[in-house]
Amino acid sequence: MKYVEKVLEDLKKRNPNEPEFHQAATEILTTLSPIVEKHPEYEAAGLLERFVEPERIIMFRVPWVDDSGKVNINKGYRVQFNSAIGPYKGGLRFHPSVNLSIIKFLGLEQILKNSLTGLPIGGGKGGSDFDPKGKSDREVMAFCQSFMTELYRHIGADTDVPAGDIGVGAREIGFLFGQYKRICAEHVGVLTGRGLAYGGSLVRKEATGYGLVYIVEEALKARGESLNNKKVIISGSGNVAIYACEKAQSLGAKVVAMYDSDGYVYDANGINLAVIKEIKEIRRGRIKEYTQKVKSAIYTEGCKGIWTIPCDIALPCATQNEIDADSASALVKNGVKYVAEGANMPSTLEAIEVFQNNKVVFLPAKAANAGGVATSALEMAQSSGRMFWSFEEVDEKLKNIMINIYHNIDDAAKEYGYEGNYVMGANIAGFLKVAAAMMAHGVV
Ligand code: NDP
Ligand code: 2IT
Repeated sequence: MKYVEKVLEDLKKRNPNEPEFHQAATEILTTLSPIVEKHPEYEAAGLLERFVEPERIIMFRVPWVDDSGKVNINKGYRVQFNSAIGPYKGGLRFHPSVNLSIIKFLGLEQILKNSLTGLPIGGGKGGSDFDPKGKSDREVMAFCQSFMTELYRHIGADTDVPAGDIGVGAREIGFLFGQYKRICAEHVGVLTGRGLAYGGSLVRKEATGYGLVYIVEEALKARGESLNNKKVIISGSGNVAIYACEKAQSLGAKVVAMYDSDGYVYDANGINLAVIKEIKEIRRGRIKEYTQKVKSAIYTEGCKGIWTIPCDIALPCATQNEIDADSASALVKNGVKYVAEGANMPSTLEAIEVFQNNKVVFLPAKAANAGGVATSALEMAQSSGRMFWSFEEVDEKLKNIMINIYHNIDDAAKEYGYEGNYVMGANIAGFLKVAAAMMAHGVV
């Protein structure tokens, strides 16, 4: 049996009941054959076995008291996956679906994503099955303080630097940071996505969505096209979706649909983003309220139908496995030309196959949504240098990082004989740097 197959089979046996982790590992390992064939020393050093095993997993109890006085218990996680090229770096997700399998898939992806940014950051991820939706600010604060009361001992500005993900935005980062500072008595860059008043970076809020559109723009440019007048569908209506929409619109694209976990809105005239921001960022409301403000828009209950709307470009920006083979086929049938993943692993393995078989330009998450974590690394640099860069400076750096990622994955795909296959390109380019660092460190 081939080395990569052996490692994958072993991983499934040793980590049963972790379907999302198996899926991410399958996507990555099956593309690494050309590299391990070229480097037999990797097998001798047990490199892949070490790569897929987290350096450390921390799981803890998070007790907190709700507004009715009831004691609630949630599960807390931090997976410190790989620190070969820098301190562990990656977001925290608060969502009722969170479990170890999901945090491990996100952590594994994060290692290669962070490598692709070209910046010195290792891979980690964490979170909780806590659901911030419908909770009061005081309840969210109580939860965040309890979560940090355990997490603080495992993280640090040069050790492990968490940030946001689903359900963790500016409010949660503020509460988490406040508790860290109180316990440790240090004001350092231990979290990114901080508010501008206490050490955050300009553009971090916009970075994932903007970065996603910058890489799409570069892919279009390489084919003699632009975003102007392109019809775009964006799933989700959270942080990534909103700023992907903002940048796409500013470059002349027409975004016609967005969703939340209840259903989607279709607006043939183009989404009015100010209305979405007011509902989602200010009131934490539901997307169906959009039709109260924009009478011509249509709301449909359920998410899946969004992928049946004809478009040139699809930007899934909500959650894992939101596009299955059926949805991918519907997109292809309706003429989609580009799919770029703002969310992590939004396309199933079967959906990716549909896109690739139909010559859709498919930009996988670890390349396409790397702008968020890259700007987090820029926030870390500003924190440790006690500097503050302007919006234009950070935006320019972000744009260059995304352009570089596009060309690195394009070159890697070509070099290994898989031109246009950006899943191969991203995994290979991301892995090579991590592998070089791990080999240099010996068996650790
Ligand atoms: P938010 O919490 O701000 O928004 C998440 C959005 O996705 C909401 O509209 C939410 O709807 C929807 N959503 C979440 N879960 C589901 C579900 N199970 N089914 C349908 N819709 C769902 O998160 P972000 O925008 O920060 O994150 C979105 C995606 O982008 C995630 O996959 C995340 O891992 C990824 N990502 C985020 C980065 C960042 O910087 N924030 C960086 C790189 C990737 P509802 O409100 O109804 O729950
Ligand atoms: O998936 C991701 O890259 C993030 N949620 C952002 C991580 C970060 O550390 O900024």
